[in-house]
Amino acid sequence: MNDTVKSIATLLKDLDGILIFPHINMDGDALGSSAAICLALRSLGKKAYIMINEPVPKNLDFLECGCTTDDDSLLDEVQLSLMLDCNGMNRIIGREDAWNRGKLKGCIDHHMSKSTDIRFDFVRTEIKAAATGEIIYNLIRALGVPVSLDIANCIFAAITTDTGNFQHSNTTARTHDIVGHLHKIEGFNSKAISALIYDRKSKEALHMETEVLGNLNYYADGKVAVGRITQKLLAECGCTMDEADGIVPRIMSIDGVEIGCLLKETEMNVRASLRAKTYANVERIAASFGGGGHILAAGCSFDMPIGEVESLLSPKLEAAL
Ligand SMILES: [Mn+2]
Repeated sequence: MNDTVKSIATLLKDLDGILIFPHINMDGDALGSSAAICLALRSLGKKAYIMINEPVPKNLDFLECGCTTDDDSLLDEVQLSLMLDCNGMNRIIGREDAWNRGKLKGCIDHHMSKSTDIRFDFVRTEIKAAATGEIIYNLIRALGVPVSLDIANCIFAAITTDTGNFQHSNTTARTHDIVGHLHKIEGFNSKAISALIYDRKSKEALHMETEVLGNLNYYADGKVAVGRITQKLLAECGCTMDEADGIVPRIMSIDGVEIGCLLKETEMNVRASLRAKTYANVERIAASFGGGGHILAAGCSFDMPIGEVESLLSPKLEAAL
């Protein structure tokens, strides 16, 4: 089942009381897409909120747009719970009660991996969309809502972050067409948005990045590189995990590296971010550990010490070459 953008727009026009759910560890696409559709729905006079239960990452604070809340009682009636940029309950952990309030359940996503733990009333999955923000842009157009400057900023943030600033292979003609439309909106300034996202790193975060990059473990003659962020390193550098953004692209920028991996030791588990440069399939590896994502960018998590994760994962990464 894959519903059309048009049919979803038609449905949304008749609904009010909408809770939007971006995935945990929200990124520019999850939050940007959520805020864009939230603003569009509000401009149609509807009550809509983005449900979150974690702080908005500092470099994405401008995407918040007065839309986020951790209080699901703001709405008397929730006609729709809408999941964005993900498709399973394990991606909205801690927000299950709010999710269950929605009479209808919808999903708009561009990930290959599918969860089967939710019976959605509608689903739009576009695996070829570079970002969920692309689908949301088309949905907003289908709703007939004028794209405001705030919406344009959110869509641009969603697209630039999920395409690695237009460097990833998911970038298509449509990606540039949409951004071309954004450039026609009065006041739109892609440089300013890029600076907000990419150029507000703290000295502490830069220090942490240097530590991670200086201590990479290489496998398979340098074709695989694995970095680690431990709780100890975070404490030493005075950083939080959301400041680790940007380290994975640096690992991937190393000549000869085909597969990059960043292991993040959180208080609960160890999360692995996996990337492939050109040909390896890291989605398959992530899926074998219960995670998912895209062929060239995926993730999974582990309930074991970070050293054991590296021992378990590194042979699989080598085997994927
Ligand atoms: Mn995305």
